Amino acid sequence: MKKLVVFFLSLFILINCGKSSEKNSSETSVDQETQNWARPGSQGQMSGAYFVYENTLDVSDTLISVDSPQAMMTQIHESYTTEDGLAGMREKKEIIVHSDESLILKQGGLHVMLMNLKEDLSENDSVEVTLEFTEAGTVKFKLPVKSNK
Ligand SMILES: [Cu+2]
Repeated sequence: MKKLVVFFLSLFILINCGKSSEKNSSETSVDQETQNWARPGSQGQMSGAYFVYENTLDVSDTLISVDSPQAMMTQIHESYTTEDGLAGMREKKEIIVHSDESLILKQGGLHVMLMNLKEDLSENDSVEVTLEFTEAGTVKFKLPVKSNK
């Protein structure tokens, strides 16, 4: 039963993911990449959160988990395109961020996926995202909900 749920969830992700990939990533300006925001969504649906985290430590760090109180399940996803041009996304469990480098979460790239929202997310709301690193520990973000750009 659990496998079936995962299967349908994957299917749902694949369908929804296409939307975020409509824009050619090369068209994304640095400004947009570095903007902190989250996508609006209805209860039970999905949202994406986008922001930049800079590793200011002297050592490499590893992102090991992500959480949000506003979603039943939160994951880090990476977007990809198949040879046939189909867009999809998959969970990324661990991400290494080297010293003085930034983790960029943006549309069409790595992003935080909020699944099965507990509440509606509308413009002017904010989304809380908590990242857990092996070195930096817990890092919290508060992101404004903005309509699609
Ligand atoms: Cu995703």
